[in-house]
Formats: sequence, C-alpha cells, structure tokens
Amino acid sequence: MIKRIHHIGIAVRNLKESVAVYEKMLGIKAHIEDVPCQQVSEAIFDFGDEAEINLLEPMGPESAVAKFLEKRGEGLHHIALEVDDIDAELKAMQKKGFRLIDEEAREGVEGKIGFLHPKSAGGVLIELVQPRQEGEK
Ligand code: CMX
Repeated sequence: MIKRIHHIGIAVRNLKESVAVYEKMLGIKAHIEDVPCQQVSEAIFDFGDEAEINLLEPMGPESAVAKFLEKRGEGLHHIALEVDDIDAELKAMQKKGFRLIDEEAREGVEGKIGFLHPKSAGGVLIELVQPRQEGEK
C-alpha cells in the first residue's frame, strides 16, 4: 500500500547555491549528507510528518543525476512514495506492468529503496521507500 509522498527529489548543479535559494524560500535549514551509494550529495528539507524536499547534486560524472542534468537540466528528478513492505510493493508494481529498475530493494539513506523506470510511469522516475524504523540498522 502507498502511504504518502515521502520526498520530492530535485536535481541541481550547485548544492550550496540551491540550498541558499530553498532555505530563503522555505524558511527552514537543510540537513546535508553525502550518499556515495547513489553518487549524490543531498540537502534534505524535513517538514516533520509532511513530505521532504531533497536537493541532489551529483558526486561525479557517472552519477545518474549527472546524466539527468546533462540531458534535461535542473528540475524535478523523482518522486518518492512511502510503502510499508517494499519487497511486496515492487512485486505488485511489476505485476501491474510497471518496469522495475530495481528487482530487489536496496539500502538507501532513510531505509530500503527501489525505483520504477520513468518510461513506464508517465515520464517521472518513481522511488519506493520503506523508511528505517527507530533502532533498526
Ligand atoms: N526522470 C524522468 N526521465 C528520466 C530520468 C528521470 N529522473 N532519468 C532519465 N530519464 C529519461 C531520459 O531522459 C531518457 O529519455 P529519452 O530516451 O526520451 O531521452 C531515458 O530516461 C533514459 O535515460 P538515460 O539518460 O539513457 O539514462 P539511463 O537509462 O542510463 O538511466 C535511469 C535512467 C532512470 C534508469 C537511471 O537514472 C536510474 O537508474 N535511476 C535510479 C537511481 C537514481 O536516480 N539515483 C539518484 C539519487 C536518488 C536518491 O538519492 O534519492
């Protein structure tokens, strides 16, 4: 079951500059984190129970976000939907005809994640995320 929008990912060329713009807009401070497994530096704007906004700057030319910026420029990169059982949800999405980028969930910053291909989702990259519970590694 899809529970809510967990975060919206926005690709940016310069994290420092974009963080300044978004901090001015949103009136809250970002938490900055490097995510080597996804080859991005992220600025996370956390609204508590509401969806986060995450700014993503590529860590190198091989990053998926670097390729995205080259092809499409800055802007909406993905929408992340929260689920409570990612393995079951990925299987269900595949059954419903969505093309999976990840057949199996992998570890992300905030829990287990898996992507659906934008070509099967109206041109938008969709991430499913099962957030880590408190105390869980
Ligand atoms: N949103 C919408 N369309 C996208 C896209 C995105 N984020 N990324 C790529 N595309 C489109 C491209 O524009 C291209 O379309 P055309 O064929 O019409 O030109 C098509 O998808 C193929 O793109 P590509 O540049 O050839 O790139 P790849 O196929 O090598 O990879 C994708 C595309 C989505 C499979 C890859 O980016 C991926 O695996 N993404 C998931 C992981 C990820 O994005 N991680 C980033 C950080 C996430 C996080 O930390 O939260």
